[in-house]
Amino acid sequence: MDNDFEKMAKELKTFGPMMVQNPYCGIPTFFGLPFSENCEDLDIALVGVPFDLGVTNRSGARLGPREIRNQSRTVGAYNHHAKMTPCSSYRIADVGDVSFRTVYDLKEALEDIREFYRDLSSRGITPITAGGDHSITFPILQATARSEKAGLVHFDSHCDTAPPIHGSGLQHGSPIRNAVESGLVDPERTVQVGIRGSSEVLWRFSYESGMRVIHIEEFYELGWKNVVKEIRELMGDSPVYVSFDTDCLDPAFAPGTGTPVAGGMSTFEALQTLRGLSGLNVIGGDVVEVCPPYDPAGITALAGATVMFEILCLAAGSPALK
Ligand SMILES: [Mn+2]
Repeated sequence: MDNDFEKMAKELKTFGPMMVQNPYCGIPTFFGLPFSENCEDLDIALVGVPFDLGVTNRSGARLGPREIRNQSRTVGAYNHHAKMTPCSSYRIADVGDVSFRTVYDLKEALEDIREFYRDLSSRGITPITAGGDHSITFPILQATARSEKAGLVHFDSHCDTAPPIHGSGLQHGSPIRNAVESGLVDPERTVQVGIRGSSEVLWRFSYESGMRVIHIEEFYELGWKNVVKEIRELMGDSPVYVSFDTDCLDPAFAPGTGTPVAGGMSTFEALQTLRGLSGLNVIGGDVVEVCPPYDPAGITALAGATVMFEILCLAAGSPALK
């Protein structure tokens, strides 16, 4: 390794040898960042939640965190758009995966997720997550939302505000409704972006509670710059959580997901929208629903890893950490 490069790398608050290894070498942590088992002295934790008991259609998102780790080795740690690296100012680590007492009981498993994030929250650590299906966002919010209700920037093709389906209100079609009904998220500071498809009848709650729903057609009519402007105005300086369901992307860009819906945005448009949120008071975020069995070329996991890195950069630029 070049001496200057090595010196520069060691001036970072977060540095590990794998960050300068070839991407196919070593243990695939998120972005090659150090692994930390005990979460000590961290500002930001990168967490895997290998779980998909909440799906209503194709399973396999439990394999998401591992493939996102694999693909993430060519993503980060420098953000060319923001001209920064989150490693310069903060201590960040891959803290591994949530472990489960059981993966055969949805309610109990979600409790395990909540407890894992409560531990992070009690230490003031900002969590950035790779899922897993979207049911995991509710227990993460239970642990992460503070005394003030969080705003929510929610990328998805579905609103995920359904009433209980097939006997469960905890499956991946309802986490946003659950978060609002539990008083964790302010529906009037919630923006749902990329919405489309045949399940509109299930999402009355979004409209009745006052969420801003931006269907994909309106996203294209407005353009991502205007969407960013509107999100920023709505979020203001208050806490914001970012939840990114990979199925907001068109299946051409993200075929490996549990409930794909044709006619979505491109990966670039999603990245530009995320980048536009820099400086918001981001308290955490997740990328969910990467489903490797339907992702033969790793396209979706690469998109997921890239989105996860952008959310990490949002957290690193957030006043929540200063
Ligand atoms: Mn979703």
